[in-house]
Amino acid sequence: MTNICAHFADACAHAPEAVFLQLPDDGGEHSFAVMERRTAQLAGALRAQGIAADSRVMVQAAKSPDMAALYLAVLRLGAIFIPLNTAYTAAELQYFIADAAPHLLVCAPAAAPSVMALCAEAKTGTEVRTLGDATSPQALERAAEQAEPIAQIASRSDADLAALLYTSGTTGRPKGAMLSHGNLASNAVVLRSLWAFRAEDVLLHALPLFHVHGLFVAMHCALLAACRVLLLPKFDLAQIKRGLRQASVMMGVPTFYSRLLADPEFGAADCARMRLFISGSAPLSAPLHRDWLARTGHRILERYGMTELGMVASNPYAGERIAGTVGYALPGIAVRVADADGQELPRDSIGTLEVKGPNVFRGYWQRPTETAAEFRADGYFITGDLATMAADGRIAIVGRAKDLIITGGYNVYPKEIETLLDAMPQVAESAVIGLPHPDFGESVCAIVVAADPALSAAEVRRALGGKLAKFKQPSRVELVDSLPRNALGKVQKNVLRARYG
Ligand code: MLC
Ligand code: AMP
Repeated sequence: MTNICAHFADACAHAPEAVFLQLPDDGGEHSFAVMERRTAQLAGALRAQGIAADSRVMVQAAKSPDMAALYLAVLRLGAIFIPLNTAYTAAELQYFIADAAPHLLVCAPAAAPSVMALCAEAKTGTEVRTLGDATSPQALERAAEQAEPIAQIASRSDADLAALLYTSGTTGRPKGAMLSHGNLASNAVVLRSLWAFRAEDVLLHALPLFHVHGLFVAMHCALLAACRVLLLPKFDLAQIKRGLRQASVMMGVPTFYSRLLADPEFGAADCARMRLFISGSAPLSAPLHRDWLARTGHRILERYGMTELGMVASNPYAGERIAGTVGYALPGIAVRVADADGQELPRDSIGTLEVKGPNVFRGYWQRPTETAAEFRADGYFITGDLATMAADGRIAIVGRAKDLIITGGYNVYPKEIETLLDAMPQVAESAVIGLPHPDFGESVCAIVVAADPALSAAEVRRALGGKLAKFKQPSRVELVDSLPRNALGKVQKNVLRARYG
């Protein structure tokens, strides 16, 4: 079965009355049968909007059972799901609309007027509907009540596109990673089995539904296993602690784990029913891994992935989970640690991690040149992550060759911010770096050389204000006379990191 929606229908057929989504604090439960019906209704509403196989549906909406159902409804029709971070500003959204030219954009009701104006301006023919309030004039919910439910699930091949996920890059412009049904299904089947998901599990889900981690890794494991998902709107310490008492598995970014440990009352008693804690999207420090073990008695299972690849490597479920490593390549996925020419290096050497397999994306939307630049001639994708591989194949991520900051599991590409800073007339040049941060792992710091001596840090912040999502905005701005450069004239970010870290 290639279409994830068919896996979902399968789970529904086996256990229609079982709870699929449970909302926190007695907020209600949705059985598999209810979710299946909702998915069919939303698919009907989408079809009434002209959505068919290969149509692109962009979604920037709050996390909810309907948002999960909308994802499955898009797949049901064989259309392409394009989720966006809810933190993106109108300026960022404008770029995504122009780049993806979606047939339909589903947004929060409050955003509808400005989103409709953006779509009209973009002249992409994008229709706008809302999700989150059935009384909104453009409510998709109302259309779902009126439309004929779609029972059929579109048959898709491995190569057909299921989703476009935007990921920024070293070029500074976000690119849509084209993920196929084969990419999603192959990864889901492997992970469900590797992490031993079963119907009795209860997955604590506090991640956003617009990234690989929360949307694919977490939701797919649950829907393939037909288990219950405790769907929290976001990470909230008190809600997480209550949720942990009912759950058996949690997936999170390292910030989840450090925030829980920062609560002195949190401990083993809170995790009595848990069988598995999984971490990914950013490096989990060895001390955090050890402190978690000491406090809870659980060894966090760290895994490694990327938007373009889904999951690539995982510590074993049954075997040894070693802090500071991401375990072994997943079954069916080939990895190598290579030099700058793509030649595999001897074991234990540091090189770039390269990946090949059914999980590897189909390229960047309408960017063949940028796609080609990230692949070797023999089909391996160049991750830009620095890694070592031990004699037994165990992988450790030891750094990044790409210029990337990961803050609380969100990626920030310095180039995107530097481009905006350098466009300011009062700025001569800039360098954006990541500095260690106790909560987010890394935080964004902008080092700016002013062209106008009157420029202040506050003015720099103001200039970025409406243009960038909050998580990308520098929490620290330093004004300096010049940037350190090497003999080739390249800015030495390592010198800056050492100076300001
Ligand atoms: C929120 N803020 C952040 C931030 N998240 N700033 C930097 N980095 C972040 N990640 C801002 C808010 O806008 C707010 O600004 C202030 O920080 C405090 O917010 P908060 O309430 O403390 O944040 P919270 O909502 O609790 O969010 C923190 C978080 C969240 C870590 C729980 O960011 C999160 O869920 N991250 C997960 C991201 C994720 O899913 N990544 C997976 C990518 S897929 P102000 O000024 O308004 O107060 C991938 C592949 C793979 O990487 O391998 O998985
Ligand atoms: P994204 O583009 O948001 O999918 O982020 C992918 C990047 O997150 C990878 O290229 C890595 O740099 C990083 N990443 C994901 N998981 C881990 C991990 N377990 N350890 C270190 N880095 C990770």
